[in-house]
Amino acid sequence: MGCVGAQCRRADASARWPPDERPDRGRNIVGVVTSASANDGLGRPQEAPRPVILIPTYNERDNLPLVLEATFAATEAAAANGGPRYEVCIVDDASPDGTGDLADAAAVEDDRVHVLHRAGKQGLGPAYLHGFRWALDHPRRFTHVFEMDADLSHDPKYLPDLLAACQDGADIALGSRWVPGGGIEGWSLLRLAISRGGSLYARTVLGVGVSDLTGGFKCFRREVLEALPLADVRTRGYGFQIEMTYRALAAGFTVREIPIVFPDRQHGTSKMSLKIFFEGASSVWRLRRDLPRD
Ligand SMILES: Nc1nc2c(ncn2[C@@H]2O[C@H](COP(=O)(O)OP(=O)(O)OP(=O)(O)O)[C@@H](O)[C@H]2O)c(=O)[nH]1
Ligand SMILES: [Mg+2]
Repeated sequence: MGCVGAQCRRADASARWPPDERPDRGRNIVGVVTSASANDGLGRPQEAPRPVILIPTYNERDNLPLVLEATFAATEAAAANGGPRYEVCIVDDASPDGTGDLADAAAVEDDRVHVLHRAGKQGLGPAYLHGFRWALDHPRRFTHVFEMDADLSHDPKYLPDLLAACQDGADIALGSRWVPGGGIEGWSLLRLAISRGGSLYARTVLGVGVSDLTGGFKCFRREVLEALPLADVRTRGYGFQIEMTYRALAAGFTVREIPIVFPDRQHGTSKMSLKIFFEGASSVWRLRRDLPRD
């Protein structure tokens, strides 16, 4: 576990919020949690958590029921120990295999499940950006927004650990394969080399201390998403994960890595492509040029 980001200096989120982007967002609406039940160890008042988990899907028909079941099993177990009520939002890009219909059926059955339908496959990044805007606009005023893959490579059992890190002073908690206690299962040596090499490359070019920059199992404090210029985020594939983490670090937010074990998917196929690979590789140079850090 490590703390990264300008020696954990805090960004002034409200000062960064552009005036035309609804600084009153969330006030005077049903469901706002106003009581400061605790503080987060840094003296900041802490709201009772209301997390939402964004799950982007493209052709994940066989995985979706499993990931929903595992998610609610994990979060119900946490709730039994005083944990919060998690909600889920599936962001589907008109999956030809009918994943969107399955998601709709799950939402009818369970009011913790929400679905966003998009017109066609546009990549992971745009799907998450859509989900972020939805989460920030939602009247429940979610305190934390998670990113989680649908293919069970991100085991929902880690959700409470990621939330706990954000309640304990981190602005972003990142499920990490490359810190002690983390790892992968069922990967070829080639895939391991590409993934580790990619993280090392991005980390070196950008000059940051995060071990798993390409990881996509994350918990953001809402204030981070409110402060970042989401409209400027351009990457579509896994480079999106590098871009979000780097932008947060450049804005002075803190990232803590939580070890996770990442098994290969059992069902469905990867959406990784050479195009996504090269987009990720080139995006780090653009980020370094556009957002130099001191
Ligand atoms: N909505 C949406 N979801 C996507 C898109 N591309 C990928 N996803 C989802 O994003 C998550 C990660 O995609 P994966 O194909 O597992 O990619 P990956 O995890 O980087 O690669 P693997 O480890 O090889 O599986 C999965 O839940 C996908 O269904 C897309 O264009 N739109
Ligand atoms: Mg995957």
